[in-house]
Amino acid sequence: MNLSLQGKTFVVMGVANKRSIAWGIARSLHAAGARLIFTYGRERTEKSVKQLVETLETNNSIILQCDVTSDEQIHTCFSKIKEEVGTIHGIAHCVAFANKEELSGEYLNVTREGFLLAQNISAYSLSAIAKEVKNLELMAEGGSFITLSYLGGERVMTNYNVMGVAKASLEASVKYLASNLGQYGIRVNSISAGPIRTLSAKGVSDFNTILKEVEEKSPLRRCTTPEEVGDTAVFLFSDMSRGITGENIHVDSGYHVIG
Ligand code: KAL
Repeated sequence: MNLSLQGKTFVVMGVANKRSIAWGIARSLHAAGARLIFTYGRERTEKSVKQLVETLETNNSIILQCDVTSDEQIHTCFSKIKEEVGTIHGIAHCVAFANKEELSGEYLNVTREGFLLAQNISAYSLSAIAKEVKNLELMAEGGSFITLSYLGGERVMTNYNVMGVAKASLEASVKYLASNLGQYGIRVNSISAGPIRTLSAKGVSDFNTILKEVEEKSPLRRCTTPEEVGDTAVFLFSDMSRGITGENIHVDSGYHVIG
């Protein structure tokens, strides 16, 4: 057993720019020798993903569109992956969205549409993808799913609001999917990352304060980096973690243990 992912293929969903946690995961996977497939949601992200992928040393990656709100796009995307590579060994699901208006102030600002949108993109999509992977028998050699969560799915964090409810749903989905897919040799886990300055965090007015609190109060007294999340992803994708499924690993400098 080792941490090399040589000869294995992984799908990384949700790279937006060089600060993306998904890009940190991609770089760690690439360093471990993995072959990568990237998916993006919105057309305007395609160019930035292409430019980033060109910076990788061995650049034989496939880039495909996959709007996770569409069953048809999920089917088309993963069918193409099946055609191109036949078998994959893991998927990093790094996709989330909620309306900006519902990510500050009172939780009661939530609307039915906004609630369902956040659930659709940020939580249901993992189950929709897992279903497609199973139907296409894409993880025929066994595999591993990873998704990204945040402490706001377990506790109330100021302004996280509708996204906190979506992450709670995502973390529960990880457990039910893990229970269902275990019999097929497929593991499902989440990484609860500490706050990182990504595109998702853009426009969060008090983000510096949030980072400062982690620096001051977390056991490791520093902020989380995309590289730390990426290296944990390599572990979760490798056979070294073969006994772990249905788990939520906090990669947050230990912040979650602080009361
Ligand atoms: C408590 C924290 C403060 C921030 C509050 C909410 C963050 C929610 C994350 C969510 C994914 C952000 C959005 O959906 C933003 C969206 O409304 C506007 N942005 C976009 O459309 C951009 C262009 C695209 C690329 O973004 C997406 N998502 O598609 C949480 C902080 C401390 C930690 C964070 C940022 C957690 C997290 O879940 O990302």
